[in-house]
Amino acid sequence: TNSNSTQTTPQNPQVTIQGRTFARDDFTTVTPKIISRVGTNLHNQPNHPLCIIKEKIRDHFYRSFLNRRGNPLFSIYDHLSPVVTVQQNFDSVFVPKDHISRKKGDNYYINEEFMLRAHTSAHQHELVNAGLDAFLVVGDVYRRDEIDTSHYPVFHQMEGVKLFTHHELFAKCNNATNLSLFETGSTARTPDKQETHTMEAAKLLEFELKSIITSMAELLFGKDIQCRWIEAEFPFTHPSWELEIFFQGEWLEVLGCGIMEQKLLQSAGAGTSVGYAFGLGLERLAMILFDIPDIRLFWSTDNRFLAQFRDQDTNQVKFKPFSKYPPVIQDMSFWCPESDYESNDFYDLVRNVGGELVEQVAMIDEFTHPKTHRKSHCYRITYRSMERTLVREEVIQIHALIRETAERELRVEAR
Ligand code: FA5
Ligand code: MG
Repeated sequence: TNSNSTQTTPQNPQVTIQGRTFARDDFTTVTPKIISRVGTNLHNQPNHPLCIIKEKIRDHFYRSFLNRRGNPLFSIYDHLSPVVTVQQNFDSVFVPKDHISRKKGDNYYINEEFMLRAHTSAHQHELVNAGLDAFLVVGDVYRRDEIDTSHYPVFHQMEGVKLFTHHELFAKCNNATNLSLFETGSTARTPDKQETHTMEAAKLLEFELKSIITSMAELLFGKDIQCRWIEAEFPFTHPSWELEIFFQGEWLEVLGCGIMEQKLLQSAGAGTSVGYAFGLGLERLAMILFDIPDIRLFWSTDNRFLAQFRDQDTNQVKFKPFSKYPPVIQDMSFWCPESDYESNDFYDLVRNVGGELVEQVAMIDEFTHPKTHRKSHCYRITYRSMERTLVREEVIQIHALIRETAERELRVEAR
């Protein structure tokens, strides 16, 4: 099954994604394996758990915001291509040029100009600019990230944006004419609000945002769910928060959100409104809802997985694990090359060669040789199949193939 997955070395000066051809350059980090996921659109496959959770959340927003004729205010965009410009993904949401999130090691760049989106926030600016004031965007997003049961290089996000005019935000206040969205002079930015916003606008937006998110969590998981808000930072919102939910003994981060930066709305032609935005991880929410223990299962084509979600009352479905096969654990140590090495390069390679058999990669040791100053890394790789018991010899072969490929492609030196 891994016969064509070791081709991480560029052989072709061009990259083709969904019929579009791009010139490779120094930025290119997409791999054939990652490109093969583009267009799968798990979130649009009926009865897939990601599609089920998308529809539940969408319906919550449809029902919660109706216009005077009783029609939903929100519209949903779940077919936007994940191929975006670097400008859309970063510049349009004010990610500074030197921000760590732009690192080659963290993203799937197609070339200097294009990339696979790293978040659905890449579409905020264009949709606000198109005149929308209440929308959801659902799609696959791509990140070179760590490997464990809740992180996967391709996952799905839902973005939500809601704008308010003065009239809309203060509709429920009886002294609305004494309230304003904007300060007349510019005040200082504080932890509570942006410089141009009034305190009443900022606090009311925060209340609206947290209310709709909390009601969503209660709808999905019931009133007894344990949630907490953590202060966060994003370049495109202030103030910002993350929501965590208690799941399997740990706090799991499920979404980021905040009050939209006013300069974003201004640059997109909506400067007279204010708004909030959020971006949630669909896998994380589906894992909680259906008790799915490992994020790799979303890509399973095994009928024992998919059939569980078919034609059922989804309020009843709890995933019945069809396997908890034993893991096989193997360590790998090597000297890193002098330059141009990042752990994410290795994680990517492990996924390419080891495929879905890799459950987790953890760096367990790192040291610098006192004389030669060379750096050594040691990684512990947990292999486990969702579908069968792995044979030790099989794992040893894959492990050796990972080592050989890393020596060849990353110029590491096995110890
Ligand atoms: C963002 O991506 C922001 N764009 C969210 C946002 C939108 C903030 C709008 C403010 C306004 P973050 O990197 O934290 O933030 O990712 C958001 C969510 O995606 C996380 O909370 C998590 O649920 C999910 N997520 C992140 N990385 C992974 C991964 N590797 N695998 C699965 N889910 C992930
Ligand atoms: Mg986060």
